[in-house]
Amino acid sequence: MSIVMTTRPPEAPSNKVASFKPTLLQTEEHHLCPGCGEPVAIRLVLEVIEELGLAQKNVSIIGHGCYGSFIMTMDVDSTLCLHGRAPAVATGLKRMRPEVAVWTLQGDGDMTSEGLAEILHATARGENITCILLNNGVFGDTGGQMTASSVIGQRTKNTLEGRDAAYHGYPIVIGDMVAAMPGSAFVARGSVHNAASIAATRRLIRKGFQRQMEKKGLSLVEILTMCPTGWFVPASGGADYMMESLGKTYPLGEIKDIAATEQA
Ligand SMILES: Cc1ncc(C[n+]2csc(CCOP(=O)(O)OP(=O)(O)O)c2C)c(N)n1
Ligand code: SF4
Ligand SMILES: [Mg+2]
Repeated sequence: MSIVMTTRPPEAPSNKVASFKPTLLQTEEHHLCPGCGEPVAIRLVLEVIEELGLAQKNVSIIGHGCYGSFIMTMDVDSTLCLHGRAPAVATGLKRMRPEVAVWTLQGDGDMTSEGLAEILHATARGENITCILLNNGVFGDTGGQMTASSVIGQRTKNTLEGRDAAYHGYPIVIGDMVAAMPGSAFVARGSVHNAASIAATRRLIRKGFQRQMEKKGLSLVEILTMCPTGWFVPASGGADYMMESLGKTYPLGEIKDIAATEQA
């Protein structure tokens, strides 16, 4: 870690964000919307993979959502799969190549709306994979429709007056469900709404991959990500909006760590 001296003026200009780019990202550019949280979350995953020495032995299984475009720019062996099916595809790969770190990348629509059975069955089987969930509470890629994880009161393209429990049902809190199952090793929820949360989320992702390498079972790291376009808020207002809406239903932090249980 570099120390920034604050007792005298800087001798050189500070580095631009792009100069910190993980080597597993082939370009500092992306094609997602201004203010989108997904590029930050994906970058964190790639940084952790490099840090753990897994750059040459990891494979990502990617669902369908805005994050899917990163398959073009990540220097990682990857495959796209049918909407919601990433944990099932990852299961096959991990069973054939147990030495490889296998991770899935899914949105909340992909995981909790279209693929709920896949994540639950993979957890029930205790598959030794790391699942990354980018939760923005909407189907961002198709224009901001309600998903199973949209929160009560949330305005989406098809809940213009806000999600109403009596009419639309309650959100599915997938992290709590997965944590309650014996096949999960590590479950946590992070966020990318400010610098401190980004740093904390990085640590959660690291633990998620470590438990896989220790062969402890399925890890789920959920990351709250801004989607100003799908929420119909200005790009600059996404972070505050997220913590006032999703942040109340989805508290941040570790939900389960089998390593802590084993030590006790
Ligand atoms: C079986 C199937 N149903 C619907 C779609 C259309 N579709 C593509 S991306 C997407 C939204 C994905 O939402 P989410 O997983 O939350 O990711 P986000 O775009 O919000 O990051 C949908 C509904 C599809 N590709 N396949
Ligand atoms: S629609 Fe939302 S999730 Fe998709 S790129 Fe734009 S801000 Fe990101
Ligand atoms: Mg989404």
